[in-house]
Amino acid sequence: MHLFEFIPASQLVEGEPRHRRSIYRSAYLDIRLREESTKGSYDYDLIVIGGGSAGLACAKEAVLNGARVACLDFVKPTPTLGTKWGVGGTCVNVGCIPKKLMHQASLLGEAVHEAAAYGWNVDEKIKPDWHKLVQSVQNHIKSVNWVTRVDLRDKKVEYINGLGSFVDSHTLLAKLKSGERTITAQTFVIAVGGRPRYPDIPGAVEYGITSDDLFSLDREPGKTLVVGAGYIGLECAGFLKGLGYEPTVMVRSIVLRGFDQQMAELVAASMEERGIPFLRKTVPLSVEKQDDGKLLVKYKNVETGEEAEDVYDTVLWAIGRKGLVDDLNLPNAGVTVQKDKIPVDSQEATNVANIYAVGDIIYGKPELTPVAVLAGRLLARRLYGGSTQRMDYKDVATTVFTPLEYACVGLSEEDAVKQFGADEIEVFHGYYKPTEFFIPQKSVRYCYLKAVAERHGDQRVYGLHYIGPVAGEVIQGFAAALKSGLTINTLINTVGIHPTTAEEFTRLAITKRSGLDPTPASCCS
Ligand code: FAD
Ligand code: NA7
Repeated sequence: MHLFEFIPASQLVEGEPRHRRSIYRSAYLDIRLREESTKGSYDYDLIVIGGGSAGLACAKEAVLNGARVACLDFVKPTPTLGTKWGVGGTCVNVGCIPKKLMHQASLLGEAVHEAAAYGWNVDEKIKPDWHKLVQSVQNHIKSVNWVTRVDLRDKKVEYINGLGSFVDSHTLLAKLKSGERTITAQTFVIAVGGRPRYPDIPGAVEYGITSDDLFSLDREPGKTLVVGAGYIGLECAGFLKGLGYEPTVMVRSIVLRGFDQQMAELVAASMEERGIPFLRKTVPLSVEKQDDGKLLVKYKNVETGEEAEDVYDTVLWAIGRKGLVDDLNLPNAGVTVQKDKIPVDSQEATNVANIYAVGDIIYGKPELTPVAVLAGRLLARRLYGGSTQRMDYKDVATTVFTPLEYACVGLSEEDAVKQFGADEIEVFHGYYKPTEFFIPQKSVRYCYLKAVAERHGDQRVYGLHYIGPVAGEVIQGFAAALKSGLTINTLINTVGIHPTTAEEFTRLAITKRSGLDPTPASCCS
C-alpha cells in the first residue's frame, strides 16, 4: 500500500535533486509517494545497519515512535594488531571518548608542573604510566559498551552482532559469529561509518597502526611518526607529546584542511613551540622493520624530491577515513555510492525509495558525533513520528583537541571572502592573555581569536574562531548565538564574565583592515 507524503514548499531546499519518490512538486507542495509500513509482511519496520552514534540514535528514536527495529553492529579487527571492540561505534570505542581522555591525561601532566608554580609541593619529575592509562580508558569504554547493551534491551531495539550485506532492497544477510541469518524490513538506515585508511606503500599495513589501535596499545608508543595533519593526526601528536613521548607530524600539503588556515597555522606553530617537529611537504615511501624491532621509515619531500629516512618506535597513519560501503553489497539493493560514501538528499534518503543513510557514511557532510546523533534522531522522527524537521548541517561547531585547543563555528575567513568578497567582510581579531597562564609563565603567543563578520549593515557574524584553553566549552554557547543571527553589535555589547577567556569575544574591537596591533596592553580595563 502507498501513502502520499505532503511537504510544504517552505520546507523544500533549493537545488535539491528531484528525488525519485517525488512524483509531483508545485509551488505549494512537494508530494512524495511513500510505502506504508505493512506490519507483518516484513520481519521489522526498520533495520539499522551500524550501531554507532547515528545508528543507535536512529534505532532508539524509531522504537520510541512505535516502530519494530533491529540494529546490526559488527567490528572487523584491525589488520595490524587485530584490535576490536564492542557496540557503540567509533566515538565511544576508538574516537572522541578515548581521545578526550588521553588529551585530558596529557593536560593533567602539564597542570602538575603548573601547580608547582602556584605553590603546591609536587614532585615535578612525574612520569605517566601508559599501561595504567590504557587500562583506565579501556575500563571506561567497556562500561559504556555494557550500558549501551542494557539501554538497547530496555528500549526494545533488537541488537544483532552481525555484519550486514544486502540481498535485495528489503532483505539483509547478517553474518553472525554462529552462522548466518536473513532478515527483512520495510525500511533500512545505513549508518556504517568509516575506518582509518592505510597508504599504499610497502610495510604500511604490516607495521603501521591507526587510531583504531592507539587507545588500547599494549606498549608505550615511544618515538612516533604521525602521518597526516588533519584533526586526528594533530590531536594524537598533541597528547602523545603531553604524555612524554616524541611525536613528529608528517604533513603532505597543508595543516587542517577545511579549517581556517590562519588558525590552523597558529595551532601548528603552538605545537612546534612545545617541541613537536613538523615535516612539511613530505610523504612516506616505505616502512621496514629493523632487527631491533624499530621501524625504519623512508620519506620524500614532494617539492624538492629529496629523500630521507628516520627510525621510529611507532608509525601512526592518520590520513583520513574510508566509508565502509564494501561489505554492504550495495549493488544488490541498487544504492548509489560516491567515493566510498553514500550521497543522500536533504531527507537523508538514498536513490532507493526505502533506504536512508546517516552519520559519517554520507557524502560531503561533517564527520562528527553530534551531527550523526541529531541526523539519526530526526530521521527516525520523520519516518515514524510524523515530523517534517530536517537536519541542518550548517554552522556546526567543532573543536580540535590539540594541547592548545582550537574551536570554531561558521565560516572560515577564506570561505567568507570566497562567498561574499573581501570588500564585504570585516574580521575582528585579538591576541589575549589567559589570567591563569601568568603564574606558571605559560606561552600566550598563540592565544588568539577572531570574529568573521559582514562589513556593512547589521554586521552579522559568519564565523567565530578561538585558540586557547577549553575551546569547546567556550565556543559551544557562541554557536547558539551565531545560529540565532548574532551581530558584532550584540557581541561587543554583551557583558563579559571576568576573568575568563570566553569574555575576549566581547572585547573584540580591532579589525584586520585597520592594521592596528591586536595584542592586548592590559587585562582589566
Ligand atoms: P560509527 O560510530 O563509526 O558507527 C558505525 C558502526 O557500524 C561501527 O560500529 C561499525 O563497525 C559498524 N558497521 C560497519 N559496517 C557494518 C556492517 N556492514 N554491518 C554491521 N555493522 C557495521 N567526533 C566528534 O564530534 N568529536 C570528537 O572529538 C571526535 N573525535 C574523534 C577522534 C577520532 C580518533 C576519530 C576516529 C573520530 C572522532 N570523531 C569525533 C568522529 C566521530 O567518532 C564520528 O563522527 C562518529 O562516530 C560517526 O558515527 P557513525 O554512527 O556515523 O559511525
Ligand atoms: P582528514 O581530516 O581527512 O586529514 C587527513 C590528513 O592526512 C590530511 O592532512 C591529508 O593531507 C593527509 N593525507 C591523506 N592521504 C595521505 C597520504 N597518502 N600520505 C600522506 N598524507 C596523507 O582525516 P582525519 O583522519 O584527521 O579526520 C577525519 C575525520 O574524523 C575528521 O573530520 C574528524 O571529524 C573525525 P592533504 O590535506 O589531503 O594533503
